[in-house]
Amino acid sequence: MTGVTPGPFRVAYHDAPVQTLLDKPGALAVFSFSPATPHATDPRHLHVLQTALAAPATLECWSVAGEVSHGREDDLRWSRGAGWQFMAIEADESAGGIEAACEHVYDRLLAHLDASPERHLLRVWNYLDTINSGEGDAERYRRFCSARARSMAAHGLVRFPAATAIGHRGTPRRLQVYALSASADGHALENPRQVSAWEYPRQYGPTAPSFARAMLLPQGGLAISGTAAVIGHASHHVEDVTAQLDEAVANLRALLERAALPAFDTLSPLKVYVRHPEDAATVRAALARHLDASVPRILLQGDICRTELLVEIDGWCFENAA
Ligand code: 3EB
Repeated sequence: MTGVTPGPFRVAYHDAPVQTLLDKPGALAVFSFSPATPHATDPRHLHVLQTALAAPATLECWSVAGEVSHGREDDLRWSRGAGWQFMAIEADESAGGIEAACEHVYDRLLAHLDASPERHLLRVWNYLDTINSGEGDAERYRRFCSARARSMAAHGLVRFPAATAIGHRGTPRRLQVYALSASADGHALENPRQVSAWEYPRQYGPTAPSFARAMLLPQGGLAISGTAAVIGHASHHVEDVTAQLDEAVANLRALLERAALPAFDTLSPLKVYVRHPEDAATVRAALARHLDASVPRILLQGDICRTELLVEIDGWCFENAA
């Protein structure tokens, strides 16, 4: 299937009721990061399994320039408009464990994509609980990586999307995956300071993680994967959250340079995952040293996929319309 050429796509944070944001023209998806947010029945509203570290409960909004339609197919929900598609799916692990849940979720997602006009997978978020439980290769994140790679290989997906994989402390044994796709392909970017994740050496697990460091979107803009204090393939600044934050920002800047984007600004919403809630003030202060006050940011409690990592950042960088 072919679709319309993607038009403009934007991501922004808003403080407004969910329904108000869903009612805006071109609203593709609305994300809340607070269990207290009232549930909407609209499939475009997703309760992300991550909790914001501060009030107010800001919402993330994806918007496109055009009509949006939406629906549900069993456990998968989608919305599409103007060449873009949002998809979300959750699975309970109690039946077959993390690997079966992960393969189910990815099989559903990739099968849906194959049948969609917006068939190019650009960006994926993966949230699983107790991500660091299990010793060595039995660690849940490592098993997740193996299952994700099996499903992608089975579907012939060889060019990886940008991604985030973070632990949540919400509903136990619930795996949540949501994604962005488009009717035209993006352009994956790697970070010159980092080994590509899919080339990580054996010490990090039997299956290297399947993601690109960033994705240049069709029609412009950069979707940035979860970025931490990893240089080469090694974690740096163990037990020093400020130094890790500084290093993560240096990695982000290297990606921006690769993408020929000038700097983060009002059109660059970032999500900052902090392992220990008591580090939030330290992280906020460090961010203030690096980023203009106008750069939108949300701090979330999140467990990073290597136990020694304390902070990770993902986000977007859109250029001002000339
Ligand atoms: C890293 O650089 C940190 O498995 O999808 C970042 C982004 C990380 C995505 C994933 C993992 C993933 O390796 C971890």
